[in-house]
Amino acid sequence: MKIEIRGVRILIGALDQQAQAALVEDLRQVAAVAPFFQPETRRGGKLSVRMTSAGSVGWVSDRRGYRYDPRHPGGGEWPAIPTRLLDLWVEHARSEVLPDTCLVNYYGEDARMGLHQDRDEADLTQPVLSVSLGDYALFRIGNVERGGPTESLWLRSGDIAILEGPARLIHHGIDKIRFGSSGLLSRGGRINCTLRVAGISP
Ligand code: MD3
Ligand code: FE
Repeated sequence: MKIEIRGVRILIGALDQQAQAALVEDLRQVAAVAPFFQPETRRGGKLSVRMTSAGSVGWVSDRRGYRYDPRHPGGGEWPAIPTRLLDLWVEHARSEVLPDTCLVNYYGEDARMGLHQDRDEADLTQPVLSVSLGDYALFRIGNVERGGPTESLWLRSGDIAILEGPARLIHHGIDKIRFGSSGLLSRGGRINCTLRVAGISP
């Protein structure tokens, strides 16, 4: 089923159990090369979400600020974006180019992500494609401008969201997950991966 909220296209139940399990295995292999880390903020705090990336660049945050970087904080290059994810981009994102980065977020029991915009990419007319795996997450969608009313919906395992057009610059966040609501990840929690065109040369 397809719904649209404030220009965000959400394909509910786009991936069956088998497709979800295959992606989890792909992302396990990504994390074996580029382990999840808990990004630090410029102010010295830590995000509650653990992150890693695949692609020619990956998103990192430390005391120097946040940016797309050709290297994992541990010093190595990022692994390639799994083919199965690129296939989803070709199928659902209305773009002529392929993504050059895939940000993988892991939400444990108490992780959340405050309202923010994604604007570190060079070309903000390129879409972002998000895949949700594991526990349910309460997703909040706001406005392009700061403030104003927001709408919330639960994203479930196998849902795909496409952020495109004017919706690409909408404020959004994850208020909470319902820990243990899905059996997909053996240790519980939620993985979200977002395919993006960072457009930043490594
Ligand atoms: C709406 N991740 O990594 S994905 C992020 O579930 C991020 O982990 C959330 O926000 C997560 O930056 C939400 C859905 C998403 C991603 C990018 C967007 C929604 C978006 C960009 C613009 C508008
Ligand atoms: Fe975001």
